[in-house]
Parts: sequence; structure tokens; C-alpha cells
Amino acid sequence: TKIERELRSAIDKNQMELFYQPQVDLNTGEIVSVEALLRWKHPELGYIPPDEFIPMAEESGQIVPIGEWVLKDACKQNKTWQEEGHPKIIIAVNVSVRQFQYGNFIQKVEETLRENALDPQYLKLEITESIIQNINESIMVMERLNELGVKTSIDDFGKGFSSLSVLKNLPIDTIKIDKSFINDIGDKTSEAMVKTVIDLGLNLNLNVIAEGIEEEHQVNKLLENKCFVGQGYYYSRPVPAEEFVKLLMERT
Ligand code: G
Ligand code: G
Ligand code: MN
Ligand code: NA
Repeated sequence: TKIERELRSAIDKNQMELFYQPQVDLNTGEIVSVEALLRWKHPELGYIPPDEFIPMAEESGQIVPIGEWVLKDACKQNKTWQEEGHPKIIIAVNVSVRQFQYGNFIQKVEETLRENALDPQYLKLEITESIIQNINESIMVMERLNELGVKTSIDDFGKGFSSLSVLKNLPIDTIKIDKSFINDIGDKTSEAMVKTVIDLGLNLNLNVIAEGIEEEHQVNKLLENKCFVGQGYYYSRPVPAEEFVKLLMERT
């Protein structure tokens, strides 16, 4: 299709852009890390959200060069903020399973960190529970990332649900509780689920991050359940780099 052809040339035409959403300390509102979220700035259609082109890119294999671009741009940006003298924060980058399991992924990560002189401790890679389809290979990739000093996180945790039994074997750093759980806060029955998911992460000594926080009462409930870091519209929508840097100056 036309859009598939356009996607293929989108990087060369400088149409890809990263937006940034702060991850904050829920006690203080301080920014502790940031998630990079991809946008396609289409000349006629405007900003196209990733949900509308990532699946297509995964299908066609375009996700590999797109993912490499994302990783590069995110590392470069984080290094720039550090050089500008802002407090050092972790940047979280979304990685598709297909990209994660692609042959030279580790090499690309290593190369990107080196080229940008970014300390690996300031990079975290977010992957979804779908990696369990190829669990042994994924564990190997995660172990190599650990050796490099790069953190890994399971995104949208709880949505796939199937992973409870394998979670204990995954060498990960963080789980990100799916926003559907946060959305359910306020409903007594569903609330037990949020608590259960948080406890699960804490008992495994993982960092637990909540996503999709939109209201203050959700923050209170999360704190009550010992989840201390989160992101969502309540704090900030994903914003362009120029805007994020203003938040960084105000809220760190
Ligand atoms: O950014 P929202 O703002 O619309 O993102 C929608 C979905 O797209 C999320 O599930 C997110 O994980 C995914 N996504 C955002 N940016 C990237 C990216 O750079 N790579 C991949 N693989 N997925 C991304
Ligand atoms: O990678 P992941 O699936 O976690 O991507 C986060 C997605 O959630 C992005 O589409 C982002 O724009 C969106 N998002 C971030 N904060 C909120 C929020 O508070 N509410 C809702 N509904 N979506 C959010
Ligand atoms: Mn994510
Ligand atoms: Na998510």
C-alpha cells in the first residue's frame, strides 16, 4: 500500500520523532526517568501514533531499522541532556519482540551506547509479555543486556497474564503495570488485582512502575500499596524534547 511505501522512506525523510513522557517519584513528583515514545510526522496526515504503524512495521520487517533509529535517537538525546547539566535519568525505550530477537540486536545496543558515550545504566529497554513465545532465546538476550549493564523491563505487565509462571525466571529489572489496572482503581474488586500485581513485583525484588495515571486518587492508592514510581497524563502527556527539557528543569 501507499502508506507502507511511505513508511519505508520515513526515516530518510526525517519524519520520525520521539516524544517523551516523564516517570515520576509518586511521593514528590520529581522526574526519575523518562519513556521515549515514537511518532511519525506524516506530511499530509500529521502525527501518526505508533499503534497505527508499528504493527505494519513488524509485519514488513521495517521495525528493525525503525527500532535502530529509535534507540540511537533516544541515547543521543539522553546524552545531550546529561551534557547540558541536567540530573542524570534513565531513558526507557520500547523494543518490539521481533527487533529484540533479531540477530544483531545486542551488537546494535552496544554500538549505540558506545557511539553516544552513554553510560549503560541510563538505558532501559521495555519489552512486552509476548517475549514468552520465545522464552529461552529472550532470556539469553536479557542476560547479555545485563552483562552490558542495560536494564530491562516488562511493559504492559498483567495484560498478557500468561507470564506469571515464567516471571521468576526472567532476568529483568522492572515491571510496568498495565494501565488497565490503574484505570480500575476505585472499583473494589479490581483494586485487589492492582495490589496483587504490585506485591508480585515487590516480592520478586523488581522495580514496579505504574502507567496510565490520570487522577490523584490513583496516586494515593498506588502509594498505599507501595508502588512509588509512575507515569501518566496526571503528570504529563508525552511531549516533544523541547518541552520535556522544561519539565526536567522544573521538576527535578
Ligand atoms: O505512544 P503511545 O503514545 O501512543 O504508544 C502506543 C504504543 O506504541 C505503546 O504500546 C508503545 O509501547 C508503542 N510504542 C511507542 N513507541 C515505540 C517504539 O519506539 N517502538 C516500539 N516497538 N513500540 C513503540
Ligand atoms: O509502551 P506503552 O504501551 O506503555 O505506551 C504507553 C502508552 O500509553 C502510550 O500510548 C502513551 O501515550 C499512553 N499513555 C501514557 N499515559 C497515559 C494515561 O495517563 N492514560 C492513557 N489512557 N494513556 C496513557
Ligand atoms: Mn512502554
Ligand atoms: Na505499557
